[in-house]
This record gives sequence, C-alpha cells and structure tokens, in this order.
Amino acid sequence: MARTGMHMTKKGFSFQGPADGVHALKSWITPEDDLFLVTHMGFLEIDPDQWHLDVDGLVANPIRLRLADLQAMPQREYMSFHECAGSPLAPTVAKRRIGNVVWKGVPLSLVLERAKIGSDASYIWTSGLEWGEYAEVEEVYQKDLPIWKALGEEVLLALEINGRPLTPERGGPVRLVVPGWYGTNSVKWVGSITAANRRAGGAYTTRFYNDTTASGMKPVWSVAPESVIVSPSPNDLLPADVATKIWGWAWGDHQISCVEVSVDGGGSWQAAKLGPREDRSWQRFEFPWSPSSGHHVLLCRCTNELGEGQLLSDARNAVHSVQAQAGS
Ligand SMILES: Nc1nc2c(c(=O)[nH]1)N[C@H]1C(S)=C(S)[C@@H](COP(=O)(O)O)O[C@H]1N2
Ligand SMILES: [Mo]
Repeated sequence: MARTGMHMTKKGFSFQGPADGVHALKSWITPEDDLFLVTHMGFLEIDPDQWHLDVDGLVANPIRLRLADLQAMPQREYMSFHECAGSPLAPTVAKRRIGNVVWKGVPLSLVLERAKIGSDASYIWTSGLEWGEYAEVEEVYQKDLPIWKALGEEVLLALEINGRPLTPERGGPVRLVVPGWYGTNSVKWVGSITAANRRAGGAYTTRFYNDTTASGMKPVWSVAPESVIVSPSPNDLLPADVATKIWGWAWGDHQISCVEVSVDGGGSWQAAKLGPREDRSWQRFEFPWSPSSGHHVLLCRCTNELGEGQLLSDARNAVHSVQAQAGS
C-alpha cells in the first residue's frame, strides 16, 4: 500500500543513458548527467520529512528510522562502479550500462546491529516503496542479500552520490547500494528491511534476475569481469599512421588483473597497461596504437584475479568491440 507523502512521477519501465553509450564515459568519476537511470515500475518522489525505514523480521529490536536518525549515524564513503545487469527478460544481451561513482551513507551493518539481528537470520530482504507493473507483474520491488554480503562494510544505505543528496530519480532520499553486485540489488526508494532465514520469494528474486546455468539457477549478484573501449569511438576519424591510444575501463566484483586488446578483429591479442582500483572502482586500461589507413575492428577482454574472463558473445559481460576508421 502506498504510504502518505509520496507519488509516482512517471509510470512504467524507464531507461536513460548517455547518447554515445560507453564512449561518453571519459572521466574517472561519472558525473550524474552521464550515469544511466533504470526503473521497472516508474519513478517515485518521496517527501523526505515523511520517509521512514522499518527494520523487522528476525530481529530482537524492530525499529523505525527516519531520515534524521540515519543522518545522525556514522556514515562512510565508498567508490564503486555501478552497473545494470540489463533486461531480466534478455539476460544474455550485453547492455553496458555502467558508471563509476562515490556513494555516501550509513553501513547497513550498523542498522542491522541496532535492530539486534538474530543469529538465525541468513538473508536480508529489502523493499522499494514504489508501486506499479512490470512485464505484467504487479509486485513490490523486493530483493534479498545473503547475510555475509549484507554485513559487508561496502553495503550502504546511501544518502548521497558524488557528494550530492540522491535525487528522486536516483532513489532518494535513501537507497540501498551493494557495491560489487549488479545494480538490480541496489534497491531505490527503500522503505523496509526484513531479516529472514530464507530467500525472498517475489518476482524480482525468483522469476527475474536469476540465470539458468548448468548447475541450476544462479541469482544475478556478483558482477562478472567486463571491459569497454571508451576511445576511439566509431564516430572518430583517426589520422593514419599517427600514434594514438586505445583506452577504456575494466571492472568486476573481483579486481581485474589483466586486460588484452585486439586491433585485428580478435585474430591476435596484446596486453594493455592496466591502472589501479580504489574500493570497487573500475580500472583504466590503455594501449598505444598507430592505425594504418582503413577499417579496423578493435576488441578488449579482461581477466580477474580468480582467472575468470569474458565470452565473445551471448553473455551480459560479452566482449566489447569498436569499428574504427583511419585515413589521411
Ligand atoms: N525500488 C527499485 N529499486 C531499483 C530498481 C527498481 O525498479 N525499483 N531497479 C534496479 C535496477 S535494475 C538497477 S540497474 C538500478 C539502477 O539504479 P540507477 O537508476 O541509480 O542507475 O536500480 C535498481 N533498484
Ligand atoms: Mo538493472
């Protein structure tokens, strides 16, 4: 049921992102104007004075927190890439909705501690306050986290992004952020948190955002290694035989240890120079290149510290390629 002090400003699924896609992502920290926005059922606008968060379920001390209560608690900043997993109706299509931002908020673990979470709790369920329909399903946007992730220092009830309060479209006044995991887990317009001893049974945790694998269903949680070429972009005309750089970003839940670039459509691969990561930020890679006159197919692929890599196609983290033109 809708609480008072809130209304939907736009109904239905919505995606917004930069017109140039990943080629717009030229800065280390993605300005909000270049950061994608996703909602399934619509955007919610909440009066911050009326917002509250209920924490219940397997807790000894159920609590209701208002915005001022959260603002009075210890907060931390955490830099992280932020990536949408793509459509739950087409989970093997790479959408490359990505950015790198700094979140600020109260660690979820502190709120769970205040509520005296029980030792029998193994999952934390989180629900958004908006309402409506997505793919003919009319249900609350509810997600879950296993307790080990929920208690991670990086998981925040965020109040700010890049030093500014969250806008209504971004999920303000308070949203969950789960750095390292796909955006679908970072519940916007959060209104309730429930400690439970099993996974949440709603559409957004069972029917959507579950991948079919050889060993059964796998929730869309940890972000697989991925990389994109930011420059050159397909619109550039490069001067032939002049030194330039192929550069881009690589990221994943686990640190990226190697990025390789191909300038011949995947015939051969060479290691790129790879930059550091901060918290769970993306990492910059670059590769020097002097293109001969003509058409070139550029690709990049990465491997994380666990040895996991990227498939060429048919995966949400499939290899990115760019068609480049050089001439004189
Ligand atoms: N309440 C709520 N939270 C939500 C969603 C939603 O539809 N409702 N969409 C999720 C998805 S799929 C993504 S990718 C991120 C997008 O966050 P952003 O719009 O800030 O980029 O929010 C997630 N949190
Ligand atoms: Mo998403």
